Amino acid sequence: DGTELTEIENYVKANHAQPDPKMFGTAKGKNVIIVSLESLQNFVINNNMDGHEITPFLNELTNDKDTFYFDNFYQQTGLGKTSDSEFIVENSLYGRNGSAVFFTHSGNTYNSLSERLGENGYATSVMHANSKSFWNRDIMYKALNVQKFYDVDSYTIGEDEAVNWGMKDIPFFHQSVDLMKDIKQPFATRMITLTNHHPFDLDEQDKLIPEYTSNSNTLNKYFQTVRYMDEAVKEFFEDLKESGLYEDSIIVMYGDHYGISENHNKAMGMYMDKEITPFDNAELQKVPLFIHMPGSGEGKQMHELGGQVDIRPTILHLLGIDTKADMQFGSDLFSPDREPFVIFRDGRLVTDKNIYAQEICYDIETGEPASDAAPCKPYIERANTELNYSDTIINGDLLRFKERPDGSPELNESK
Ligand code: GP9
Ligand code: MN
Repeated sequence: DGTELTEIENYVKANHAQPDPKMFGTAKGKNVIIVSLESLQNFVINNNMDGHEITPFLNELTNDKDTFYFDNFYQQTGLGKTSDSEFIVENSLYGRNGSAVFFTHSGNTYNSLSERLGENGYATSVMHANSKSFWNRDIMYKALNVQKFYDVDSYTIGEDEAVNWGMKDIPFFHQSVDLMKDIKQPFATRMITLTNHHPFDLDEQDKLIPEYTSNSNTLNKYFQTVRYMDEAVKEFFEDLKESGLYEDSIIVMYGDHYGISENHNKAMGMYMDKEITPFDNAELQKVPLFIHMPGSGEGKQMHELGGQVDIRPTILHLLGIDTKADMQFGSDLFSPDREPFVIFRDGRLVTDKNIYAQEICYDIETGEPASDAAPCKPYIERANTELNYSDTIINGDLLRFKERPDGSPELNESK
């Protein structure tokens, strides 16, 4: 039955943050383009590698009058990597511990972002030039009510247009804009890039900066593939402008998860010129979030603490779609009354005062273990509660008991 749902609903309602009336609906009716930037961590933004700018285009966006750049924003994925980030963005729920929810719970009922946008007249899709069954996407997208999946079969991969895991980002973006031109507006599409993926291989002609020099081949090549992805995003913006779609769209871009794991701490420490502690490892889970709104003029750097669960409510509120009745653990990043609190899937957490990692309560200002660990305690409990609630929803397929805002039962096209 749905009794557990009531308890969780009460928790979610109590944590709902009202949208900022100045931001609510400012993107109403616009197309929504969400770009998952493969393995992009925030440490490369506005940074150099041996004197070379790593992300010149994204750096420009951090100072752009139409862009909100969030520099205190964390990835929250687990073993499901890209697919977990998709799950979190779509549902504002957490993935599962130790397995990929895209594989384990693709038959569930969800109140996804795509579903909500579909109900509001949007044509919804995902664009990703990989085979459709990777991460069980073809099945899961039905449960998420994604109307159309432009997988590898929607793309033509010419000579020299594939590297590493598949189609290169530059031709991918280019052909994706052509596909968009044929979609009925308003549309919402999620694009997933691929080139900046481990093992970070590139063709010679795509290497725009040299490799780094350290004991980690992975980190050494990472800077080059990030640089290539930055170039691809720049060309994507140019294509959007040429296509005429740009003015009628908002573009939301985020890093899906880390690219450099803790196995490369020694090399990272060399690059950052310090010894990497569990505190630093947690901070390295920051990924950039850009919300680009052509014509806004209000853009700025946002230091609001947030995570990937916050993307769904933030986007819906910008479009003027209310989320009060939705079962979501995130909150609108523009809301003045939201709580600064981020939970990692493995139980680590960040507040505005502390980071809790490896069972140590760190002071966020100094990066040293806090003299008083008490402030972490209530948050550790809250993190457990919230992760358990999310698991309970997923394991019990509880959203099938939830009514939609108009009182009708939930939809699930896969059933
Ligand atoms: C595969 C791509 C990469 O289609 O999304 O997945 P990842 O290995 O990063 O989870
Ligand atoms: Mn990924």
